[in-house]
Amino acid sequence: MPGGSGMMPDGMMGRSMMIPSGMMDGMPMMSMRGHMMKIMFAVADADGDGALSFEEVTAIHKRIFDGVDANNDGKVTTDELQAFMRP
Ligand SMILES: [Ca+2]
Ligand SMILES: [Ca+2]
Repeated sequence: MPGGSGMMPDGMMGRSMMIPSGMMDGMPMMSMRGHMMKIMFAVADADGDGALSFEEVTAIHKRIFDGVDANNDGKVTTDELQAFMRP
């Protein structure tokens, strides 16, 4: 994907994947999931009103679809899906 998607905090996502395992000690998994949820929600909530409208959810789905559709032919094949799941 060319660097056009200003909404996606790519740098932030990349860093959160590289948290040293030591930092996870004593941290309940639920709070980690809650944190991820908040990030996902903030990314999805395009107008920042604290709620997801149908249009906002649809936009996310479209973005995911476009991300999986590697050759941009408007169709997602099992090959593209597998390539997306296994970077
Ligand atoms: Ca919203
Ligand atoms: Ca395709």
